[in-house]
Amino acid sequence: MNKRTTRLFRICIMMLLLAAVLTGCGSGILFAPGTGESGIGEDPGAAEAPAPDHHTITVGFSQLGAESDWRSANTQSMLEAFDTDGYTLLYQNGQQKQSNQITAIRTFIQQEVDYIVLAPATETGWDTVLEEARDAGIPVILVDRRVDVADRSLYTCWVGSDFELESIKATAWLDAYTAKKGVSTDEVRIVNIQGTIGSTAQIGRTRGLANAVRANDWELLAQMSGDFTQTKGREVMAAFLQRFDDAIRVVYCENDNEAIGAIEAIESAGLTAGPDLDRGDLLVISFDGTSREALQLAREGRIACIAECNPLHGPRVRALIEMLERGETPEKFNYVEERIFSALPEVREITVDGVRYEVEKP
Ligand code: GYE
Repeated sequence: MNKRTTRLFRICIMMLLLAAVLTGCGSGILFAPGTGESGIGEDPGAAEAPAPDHHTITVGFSQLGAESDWRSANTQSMLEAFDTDGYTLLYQNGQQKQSNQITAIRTFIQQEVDYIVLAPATETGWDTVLEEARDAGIPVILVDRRVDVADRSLYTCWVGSDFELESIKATAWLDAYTAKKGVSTDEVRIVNIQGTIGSTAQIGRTRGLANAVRANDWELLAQMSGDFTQTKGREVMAAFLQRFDDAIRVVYCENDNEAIGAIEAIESAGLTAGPDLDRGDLLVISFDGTSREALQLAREGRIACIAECNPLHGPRVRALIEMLERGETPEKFNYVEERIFSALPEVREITVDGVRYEVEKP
């Protein structure tokens, strides 16, 4: 290249760069589809609000983290539901920390979003920031877990699962299964790998188990949190196996990722996760039914039973916002219907509070 062409080339590059800056390329990325992530603290500009547009509803979504397959499916469902004309979604991943979620909500308030959607990590500690949202006139919709606030008018409505009902179904299945197999109640010795302590899903699933243990005279050997992750599920199960040697019969995991981890620990200790209690198998029970791996384990009987927890809340949240936009008042608490899965032929249905649930093939 001679000097003149080099100079022309440089001018062209500069003009292209200028055009990119003027058209806003590189700024205003609201979320990165495919990665599903926009970590707080990683890219402060990542959730910049676009210029206000009367036809666009801006929704700030504070997701609690990315701890499980359920959570990834839930995030994806939200991103897809709002990836449409008329909406702008500002997504923030709280990385499992309530303080990050509080910061995200404050940022959304500054950005004057139209709605805040909050998937809270744990139940307590939300009063102040939700008062700030109310003072700013921004409706808050809760998704998945709940908040425990003195004044329920601090949020408009909630959509999610009945976690205790999920647990009542799973333990009803266990009761029916052990009865069919002729396992006496005092042999039903359970360890409980809990979810994130203080989250609605953990509270409901732990409570349901505690009630069933009492009602059926089962034995609860120990409880410890696996934080809804595979890694911690494996660690907690390895510790339980060391502590209780061969006393454990049932492993009640509060989500599928913990169950996958627990099975890894069981199998690397030379034991088997499976349905034959009389042959020394450990019966694994779990929740979600979202991950392919967990459903495959359930097909093989290595997870004996999964109480479904449905993560596809995006369209539901959008429908709630549409109701509010039309000036209607949605129900305060919106529950999702859920199923129960097991590949084992012994129990084909259970009945809870007069409602019959078919036990479906995973
Ligand atoms: O079961 C678990 C996730 O709150 C329902 O959180 C949710 C739970 C879900 O990490 O996998």
